Formats: sequence, C-alpha cells, structure tokens
Amino acid sequence: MKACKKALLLVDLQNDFCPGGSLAVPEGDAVVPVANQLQEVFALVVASKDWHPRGHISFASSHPGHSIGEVTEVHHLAQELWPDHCIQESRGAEFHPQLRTEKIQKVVYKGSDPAIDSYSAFFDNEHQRSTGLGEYLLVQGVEDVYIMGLATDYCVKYSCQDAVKLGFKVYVIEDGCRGVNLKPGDAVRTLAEMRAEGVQVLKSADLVKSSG
Ligand code: VGL
Ligand code: ZN
Repeated sequence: MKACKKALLLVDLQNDFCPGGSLAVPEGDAVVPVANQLQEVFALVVASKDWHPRGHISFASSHPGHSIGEVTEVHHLAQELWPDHCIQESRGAEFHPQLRTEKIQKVVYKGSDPAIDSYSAFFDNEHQRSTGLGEYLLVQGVEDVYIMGLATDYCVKYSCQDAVKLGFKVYVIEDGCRGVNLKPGDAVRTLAEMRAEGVQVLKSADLVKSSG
C-alpha cells in the first residue's frame, strides 16, 4: 500500500447540520461545494458522522426540565444540550445529498454511546474510546491532516485538538467550516484558539489554486 502523507477529514457534513435540519448550522450547506472541490486534490479522504441513538445524553429531550442551548454537566464534563439530531439511520444523519462520497475511503461514527457525547472524530468527550480514525491514518502513513466541516465551534474544534494531541500536523480550512455560534463570535474565537494551539488556518484556495 502506498503511503499517503496527507489526508482530508470531512467532519459531520450531514443533513441535520444544514439548513432544514434539526440542528441547522447557519450556511452549513455552503461548505459542501468546498468539500467537493478539495476532494479533487487529496488522494486520501476520510469523514465522520455524528451517529446518535434515540434518547442520547446530548439531547435536551433526555433532560426533563432543561432546554436546548443550556449547558449541564455529565460525568463532570460540561455538556451542551441540543435538539434531537443525527439519529442513527435517519435522513438527518445522512450526508448532504450534494456531497460527493465516492472518494471517501473511511467513515467513522461517533456519539453512538447513549451516555457519552463525542464531538471529536477521534475520541469521545471523555477520551475513553477511540473511533479508530487516528489508528487508520497512522497505518496509511498520514502525517498531515486537513480538517473542514461542521461545526467550527464543536466537532471541528475537538477534532483539530485531538489530531494535534495525536501528533499530526493539523490544518483547518476556514471557508470549509461554519459555526453554531451559540454565543455570537464563538466560531471566530475558536479559530483564534486553534491557531494558538498549533493548528494552521488555511483557505481552500490555498490548496486548489495550483490545480486550476
Ligand atoms: C455537533 C453539536 C452536537 C457538531 C455535533 O458536529 O459540531 N455539534 N453534535
Ligand atoms: Zn451530536
């Protein structure tokens, strides 16, 4: 197998995170063409799917008396409470219909433990269990991971942080991400935080310009 130094990671490009979905990220669908274009310049493309059972711990509906957008505590970790979303096998959990998927070589599923949330594509929020993505990338010889998707301030952020911890060189594609922005400015602040943590912030044009 040929070693592939670079990989593109597409985070949670699912219907529920796009306009019309249950946890719609503003302009979430605007990153789908970016994902399709970037896939052309990567030999290795991987993706994550948020994949929750009904009654998942991250759903406000599982916490009577609490509402969407509140932050509660689960096993001593802060847990944002969300609308029901990305229910396993539902239409909302499917990739956006315009996303090209034929080049995606591995899809990892996260958030399937009913009692633990998983923002990162690599580990659950308690760092108890790996999705297998880190191991997969290492076996492929990957050193550089380029990350984009939804949402900047949650799953993209946690995925970038874990990728750095695992020793990858990490790039985030700014125009390939959109934020939930529970608090105004969250996504912008997240990008600044990531820069400070060693993540390089790029634009998709930096990667595709030479091939046009
Ligand atoms: C996400 C909130 C809840 C994400 C997933 O993909 O950023 N956000 N579950
Ligand atoms: Zn989720």
